[in-house]
Formats: sequence, structure tokens, C-alpha cells
Amino acid sequence: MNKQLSVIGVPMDLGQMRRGVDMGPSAIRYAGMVERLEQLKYNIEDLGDIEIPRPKQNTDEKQDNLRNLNEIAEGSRRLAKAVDEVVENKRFPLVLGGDHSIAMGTLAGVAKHYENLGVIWYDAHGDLNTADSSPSGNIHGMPLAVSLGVGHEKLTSIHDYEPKIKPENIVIIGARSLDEGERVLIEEKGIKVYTMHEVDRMGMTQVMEETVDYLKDRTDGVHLSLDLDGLDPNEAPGVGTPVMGGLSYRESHLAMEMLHQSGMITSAEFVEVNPILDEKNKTASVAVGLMGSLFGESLK
Ligand code: Z70
Ligand code: MN
Ligand code: MN
Ligand code: MN
Repeated sequence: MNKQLSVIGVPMDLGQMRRGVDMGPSAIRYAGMVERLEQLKYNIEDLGDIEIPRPKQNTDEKQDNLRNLNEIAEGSRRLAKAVDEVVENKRFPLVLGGDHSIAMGTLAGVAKHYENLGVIWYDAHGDLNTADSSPSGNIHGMPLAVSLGVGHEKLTSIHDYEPKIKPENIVIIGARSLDEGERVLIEEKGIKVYTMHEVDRMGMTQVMEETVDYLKDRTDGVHLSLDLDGLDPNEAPGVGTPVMGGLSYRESHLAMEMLHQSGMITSAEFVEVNPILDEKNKTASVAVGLMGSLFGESLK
């Protein structure tokens, strides 16, 4: 794995309705991220936080079923530029959310540098909605569709190219809440999904072996987009949209350890940590622990 890490915080809370997720980057840093990764002999450069525009209109107002469209598009452009520069400098971008809408900017910055960027989407949700299919108008439910080039032009065109990724290079893990339009898109595009049903039947070991196997031949880099709500809310309570029956702490560490062993991860983001909804920074600590496993902590 690339030992040169650049950390970028994204205090974004405009992609959904719960305030507080903009404090996610601070909570993750406060949980000891830098110290943890320095122990693993990484060189860490913290680039601080991206400035996110404040919405002019009331956040409750949603134009075209796309709440805060212009502010999110602008924030994503700024993030894409910063991430692009990190990859350009041959460093590993580690992005801290913020709600999951930030993945549009992260992927825009990363995918430019790869022919076939793989994406592991570790999440209770598919985040494959469009303005037409979204039940909420919340853009954090749309970033994976947008990155495929499906959605509003102001979002799909971020960083001046599209699409960012190809459907056959995506693996979704932990899904247990998919809207009707998202199921249609998964079917239409042939996206690989391991729902909780498959995780329970096959076990996380086989899910990760298959995921690594599937991505290793077809991709030239892999981005991990980890939404903390992929985990069970008993173990990661500080998230805006908890869904019961999630991936366990143990399964998640195993998944991160196996990704480390694969050596295939070239960028990562940890999103949806909301310290206001958390219990004593538990979810941020879980995020930092998972980073530890992803970046190579081991007991032997
Ligand atoms: C729902 C929507 C979502 C995250 C919730 C929820 C989407 N599918 N994404 N929490 N991270 O509103 O589109
Ligand atoms: Mn570049
Ligand atoms: Mn998500
Ligand atoms: Mn989610």
C-alpha cells in the first residue's frame, strides 16, 4: 500500500436532513486517527477541511427534488480538485465525511487517473437514486448513480468529465435498504451487490474473497467508500439513517484486513459519522479502528 497519506476533511451536511454530520471530520481526527496511522509507519499530511458553501435558501426547500443542489455541486468541485492533486502527487487520498454526497467529488478527483477504477461501496444503502426515483430529494442517496453518469447534469459533470466509473467495476456490500428505482438500476446496469442475505449465507470471508477476485483483473485501482451505516447501529450508532441488521464490528474488521492483504486499495473515504447522534464518539472510534485494519494493523 502507498505509505504516503493525504487526509482531506469534508464538513458536508447538505446531502441529508440531520445536522451534525458536518462535524464528522473533527470527530474522526479527535478519535486519534493520525496517531493510529503514524504507528503503522505512514507519512501523513493533513490538508484540513474543504470549505462548503452555506445554502442561501432554506434547506427544507427542494428544487427539482434535489435539496441544496448548487452548494453541493460547488463543494464537490472543490473536493475533486483537492483529491485530484493528491493523486497527481502520488499520495493516497483519505477523505473524511461528511455525508455520502461527498463521494461524487472524491470519485471525480480519483477516477480521472485510472482507466478502470474499481469501487467498493460498503453501505446499508445503494445511493443509486436520481431526482426522479428519490423518495427524499436528499443527494446523499444519489452519489453512486451520479458517478455512473446518471442524474442531474450539474452533478454528473463535476470536474468536467463523465462518467467517472463503470457499472461492472462496482461492488456494493451490506445493502439492506434499496428503493425501487435503485433495484431497477442495479438490474439494468448489472451492478454486483452483496446484500445482508448474501453476507449471512456465505460469510464475510467468501464475500471479500469474491470481491477481491472480481475486481483484481478488471481494475487498475480500487476506491473504498465506507458509509458507517453499513455497520449495525448497535455498533455504529452515530449515523443519520440507521438500519437494523447490519454488518458487525468483527465482519467489518475482517473485511478491512482482507482488503489490506489484497494490496488493491488506492483511495478511501469514511462517511456519515454524526457526533451529535453518537454515544461518546463511539462511531468515530470505530471508523478509526477500521482504518487501522485497512492500513495494516494486525496482532501477529
Ligand atoms: C434513501 C434516499 C441514504 C445514506 C441514507 C436513503 C439514502 N435511499 N444514504 N443514508 N447514507 O433517500 O435516497
Ligand atoms: Mn490530475
Ligand atoms: Mn451511503
Ligand atoms: Mn447509507
